[in-house]
Amino acid sequence: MGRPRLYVAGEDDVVSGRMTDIYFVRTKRILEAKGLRDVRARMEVHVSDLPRGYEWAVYSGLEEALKILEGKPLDVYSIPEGTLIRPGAPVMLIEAPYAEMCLFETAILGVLRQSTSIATKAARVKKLARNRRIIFFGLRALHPAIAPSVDRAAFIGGVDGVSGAFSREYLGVDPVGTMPHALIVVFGDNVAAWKAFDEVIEPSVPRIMLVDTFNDERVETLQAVEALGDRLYGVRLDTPKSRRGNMREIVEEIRWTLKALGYPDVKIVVSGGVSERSIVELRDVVDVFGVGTSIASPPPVDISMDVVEVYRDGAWRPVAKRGKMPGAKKVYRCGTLDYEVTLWEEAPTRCSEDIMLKWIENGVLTRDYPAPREIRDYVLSQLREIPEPQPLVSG
Ligand code: PCP
Repeated sequence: MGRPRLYVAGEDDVVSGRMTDIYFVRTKRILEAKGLRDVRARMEVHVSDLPRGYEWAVYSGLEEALKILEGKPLDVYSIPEGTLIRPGAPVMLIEAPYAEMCLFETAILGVLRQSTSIATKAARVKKLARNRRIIFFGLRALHPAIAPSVDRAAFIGGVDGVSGAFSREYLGVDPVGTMPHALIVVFGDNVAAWKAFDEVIEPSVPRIMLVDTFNDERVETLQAVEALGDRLYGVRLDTPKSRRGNMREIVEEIRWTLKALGYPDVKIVVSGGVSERSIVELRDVVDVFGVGTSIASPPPVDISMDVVEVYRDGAWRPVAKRGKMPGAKKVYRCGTLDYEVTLWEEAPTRCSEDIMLKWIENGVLTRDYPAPREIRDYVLSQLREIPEPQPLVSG
């Protein structure tokens, strides 16, 4: 009888090129067998398509891509992680003997596509929430092996907090979250569970009580106020779908009641199935949204990698498959989402800031990597300069 196993790759499996598609393994063998292992190529990575209803994406995943490429005989250029981009503009250029590089295409694209898709969705949600806070609760939607990467992408995209218990170690930020329904169900009494939380958990953690477990949200909110008094920071409504008549009216009733009782500053947190549309519907009455699946399983941003130049007979030759622009390119920025793309040696005519920066030279990192919080600040500074997206009908 077989034993259960975890289907996860280790870091060594990824950086050694083992986590690849078999056709790249065969390509490498063919190039080596035919004396072409040293043929150099320039490979461009660009956003090739956006999900319907999107007008931009947040480029993310560069740090992990650099980790995979570090130590290999290649040079890597990239625009900064967190840059808002539109389809077409190159985001990365890798110069390498193709036979050395091909095994890593699958992993690089996987990292960039997943991180960019999550960071982009997080940025949309953050922008739509205006000045309300977004907490990311989506780890339970994905494989735990990539939990730190997922929290990082959501954080970079702009969420205000993440729930991963490991986030201080990986992201340098403290995790956010108080209690699941299970704590209350195990106590068999919501007030007893809240009081136990208040006694056991350090005072620096805001007292946000879950108020939908056994009774009506308003009844439990009153109980929470009574049990914790001024220590009550907020109430969380994770009202089950089957009980949601009109969520906005439920929230308004709680808000009114808290004000009437003399607790106008108690925050209202809403979670469970929160989408772009529900954020727009509730953002003027809710203080904090807990968002999971909508960010963790977002519509995919399509990113591709293509050979755009090959070094042959002593010179770089522009060449690419049909539908792609041959030649290595630079990206110059004029402002948020305003770029000029030129051929590598061509002078820009409109924009002057060269953002196709060199990150790796012959396998060696050439600059320090920014912390997630710095990248997030960069994303937020760009989000301030663009209009709100139209909320998606679903998701
Ligand atoms: C919340 C809610 C969803 C989680 C967060 C993510 O969990 O019930 O399951 O929401 P989303 O993916 O729908 O956006 P809790 O209330 O903490 O979960 P539980 O009911 O397990 O206590």
